[in-house]
Amino acid sequence: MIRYEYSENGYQGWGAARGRFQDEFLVRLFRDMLRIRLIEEEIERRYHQDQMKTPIHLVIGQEATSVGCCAALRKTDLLYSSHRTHGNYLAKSGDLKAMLCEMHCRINGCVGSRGGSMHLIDKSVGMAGTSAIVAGAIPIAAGSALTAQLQGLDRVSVVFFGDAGTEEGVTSESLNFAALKKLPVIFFCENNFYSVQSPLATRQPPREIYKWAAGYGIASVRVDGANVLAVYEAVREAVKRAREGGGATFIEAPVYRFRAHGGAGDDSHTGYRDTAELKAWEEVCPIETYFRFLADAGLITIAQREHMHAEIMLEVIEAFDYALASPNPEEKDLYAHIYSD
Ligand SMILES: Cc1ncc(C[n+]2csc(CCOP(=O)(O)OP(=O)(O)O)c2C)c(N)n1
Repeated sequence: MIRYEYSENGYQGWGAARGRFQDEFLVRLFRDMLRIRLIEEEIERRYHQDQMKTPIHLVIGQEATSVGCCAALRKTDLLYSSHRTHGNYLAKSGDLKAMLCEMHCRINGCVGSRGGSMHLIDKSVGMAGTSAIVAGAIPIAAGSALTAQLQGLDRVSVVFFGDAGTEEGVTSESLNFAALKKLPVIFFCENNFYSVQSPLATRQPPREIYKWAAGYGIASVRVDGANVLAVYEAVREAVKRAREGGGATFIEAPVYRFRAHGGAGDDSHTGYRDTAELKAWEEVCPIETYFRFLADAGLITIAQREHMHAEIMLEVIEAFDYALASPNPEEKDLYAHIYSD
């Protein structure tokens, strides 16, 4: 059974968070995670209606990484992502309506109906680019950090990828280059232990990913990816390092996806992972454990949570209605954004 708990500042350590953070901030993190969960569940509920014209890779179970990370970033910092984009886009304040339009292949989608779920971009908030090619965004993020360095911009680049991303050659090249140039970049590895249905142990020798990354000569840490505050603090430190010229950081955050690699629903019954393993991780759901901490600390009540839930669902239903009422692309739109010399 794979489990990882961030012991120093784990769930037990949350009590101390009261003194370190403002109450509104602590509640905001909860709302942001709940909002992503509810949006994902609604996408999943409607997926088989076949109105969304896109593959999907849900982040249910992995909300704390996106929310904790983006809470430590400025709007002007750039975020890059992989095929599992929804949490990153929403946590970076990407526009929900434009996201759902994109997923319904409508012309007013965030990338004009060209990209679908795997290419959610909103440059107005620093959601800078994604790649469905495993590790494809990693060198792009390193390149954007080099730009910031050369142009003297006070800007940090962050790139999210999964554990399989560490197996691509370009990741090694990017870590090496980032170390050499002391680039203001954060490599954020969400280690959910599977690449589609292949467990980590069938793909990599026994090792700890963050220690492997440290071998490139950059700061490297592991944090509990189900603990939004641990993620926030790790990214805050990495951002500080990057802004002060201290160079790159690699963050490994063990997480678990509660759903199939792609599409709606869970696929554990196909036998590649143990349902008991899934259940063990569901027990440390990032949203429920955090809610218990907030409730015990007197920062939220069940009634307030229900109110928040209702408020978010109003927003979500309105955004779906908007997407479904939005225009489809037309034949003439095929020729937009095409360049030739
Ligand atoms: C270079 C490349 N190889 C294979 C694929 C097919 N593929 C798509 S997603 C995926 C699994 C990626 O796993 P990971 O990077 O750990 O992210 P996760 O899906 O677990 O979030 C694979 C192999 C691809 N898109 N690109």
